[in-house]
Amino acid sequence: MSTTPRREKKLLSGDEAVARGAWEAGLKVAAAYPGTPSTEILETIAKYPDVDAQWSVNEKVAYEVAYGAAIGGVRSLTACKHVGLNVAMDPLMTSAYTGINAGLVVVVADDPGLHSSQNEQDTRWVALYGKLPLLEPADPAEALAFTKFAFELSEQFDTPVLLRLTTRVAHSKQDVATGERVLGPHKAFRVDAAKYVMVPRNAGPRHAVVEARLAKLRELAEQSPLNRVELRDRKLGFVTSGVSYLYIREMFPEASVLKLGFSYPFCDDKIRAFARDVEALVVVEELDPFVETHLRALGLKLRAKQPSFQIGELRPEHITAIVRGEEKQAKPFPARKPVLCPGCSHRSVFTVLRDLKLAVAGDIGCYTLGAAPPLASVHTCLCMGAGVTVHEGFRRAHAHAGRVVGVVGDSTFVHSGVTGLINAVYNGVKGVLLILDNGTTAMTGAQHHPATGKTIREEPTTKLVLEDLCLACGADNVDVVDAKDIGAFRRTLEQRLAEDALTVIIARSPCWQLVRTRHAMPEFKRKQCQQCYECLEIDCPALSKTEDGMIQIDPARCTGCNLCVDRCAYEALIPQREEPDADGCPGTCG
Ligand SMILES: Cc1ncc(C[n+]2csc(CCOP(=O)(O)OP(=O)(O)O)c2C)c(N)n1
Repeated sequence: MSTTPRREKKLLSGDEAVARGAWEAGLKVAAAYPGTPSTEILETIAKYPDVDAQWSVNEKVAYEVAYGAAIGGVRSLTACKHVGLNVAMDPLMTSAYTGINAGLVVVVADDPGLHSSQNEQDTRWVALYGKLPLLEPADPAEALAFTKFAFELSEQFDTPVLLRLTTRVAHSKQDVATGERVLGPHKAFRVDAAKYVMVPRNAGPRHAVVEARLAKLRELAEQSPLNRVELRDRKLGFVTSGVSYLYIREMFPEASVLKLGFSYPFCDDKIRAFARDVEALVVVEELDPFVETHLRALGLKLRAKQPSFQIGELRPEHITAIVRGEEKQAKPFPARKPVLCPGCSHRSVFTVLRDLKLAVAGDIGCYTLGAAPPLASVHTCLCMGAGVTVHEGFRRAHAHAGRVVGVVGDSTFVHSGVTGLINAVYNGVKGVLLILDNGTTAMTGAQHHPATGKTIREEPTTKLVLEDLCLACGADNVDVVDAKDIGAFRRTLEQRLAEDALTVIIARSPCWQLVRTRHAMPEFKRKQCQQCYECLEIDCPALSKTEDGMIQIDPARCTGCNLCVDRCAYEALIPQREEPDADGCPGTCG
């Protein structure tokens, strides 16, 4: 059911263009777990009522749901950030063997420059490793077109297709010509154990299918207009893909270019012919030497970037340096310290953990910001779910004499923390795990998850009760405390740390960005202030030191949480009574 007029131009980000392209291609089922910079793909797809869209609990689950829908007969999509694909690697690798029936597109968004990620991996290697076709759009218009083509390719070759974005492609916007939705037939699931049941006896022959398919895909890549030769001045010929192509066009408009859009398997003949046509061959690619390694294996003489360019994002000005064979000149941006929001409920928890001098196995979420000084109370951050399991490792190493806790967010606990808790119970671990339950997936822009009780479309659904889940996993105790009640939290934590038991403390308080509750700002009494600066130790962006060493509270930022009041031993910060308005309403409910 289309509500969109034909060929209308829309200003779309790369993520939105993928969503639109998938919808136009007749997408029926989409599943994902949020992750910057891919989150907006599912958020946009969820706006199309004729697509069955979901936030899944993690990327592996999302992949398998989309895969099941594809082999069940409808076009399906899953999207994730690069590290999310690591979580889905198990089903991804074997789904290359089984094939997919109806089209399955796997969108993966890499994050060169680590805008919001824990590593800078280059997912193009997954195509090589998994023997899967890889498409790389350079801008939103291509993101839409390539997504549609990805579904065709997927069905033609009976394979999942990887569509790789990077942050610049995912988040930049462009006027994109949109089309209409075209629905294909439902491709009924045919029972075929030799194809879909991957036991050794069946998987061996399917591996042969994968290799044969790859050879055919290679032939197609040679012909594909997505691998485009633009012959201009022959002195310099660039081989490139993704957003780097746009930078080359901007910096070297006269140069010849082989733009790889169907990036894997490689179009060797086209590459060799291009190399013959130009005097100097230069490979420009972001992150790893993926194309470069292959071209060297082909025996081509080429100029490539210095290894220093493998780290961080490639910017237009870097292209000139690469052509000249120069090293990267580090040009650091002025540092802006990431900090928890004023009013954030994680702040009080980390203040206590710091005060108690605990070693903290941390995890990924807004709460990772607790690692920054002066809170400095997140001491590890590896991957999602690891707060629970690294805590177990610490315990086993008797590190920090047992003065250690594991910290995980609510969304992360459901994603991959719960298996660690089951492991801890099963293997007799004692200690304290903290679930910082702010009722959302805050880090990626407040998405729902099973414990919020709402779906991607804000519809009510069965709510996962975290305390029941933890008890069912076998934790000895589960305490629920108000994360902002610093005294109660501290008492509970100290008591549980002293016990020989496995306790989960759920520190619960909604994300301030969701409730936006403001209370009266505390008053600062200059005369009382002893300049101990204890109040600054909570790292609240609303508090700062003035030139004369006093404290200043920014009224635009202060939420009136009074955590600073709690820190002041000299009554220099005084909580204010809420003034009811004319209707008697204190005006505190955001
Ligand atoms: C495998 C993987 N998937 C997704 C992400 C992106 N991501 C980082 S933390 C996070 C969840 C944060 O939610 P929560 O644990 O509830 O903590 P909050 O940010 O709300 O404090 C997500 C989706 C990631 N880093 N790794």
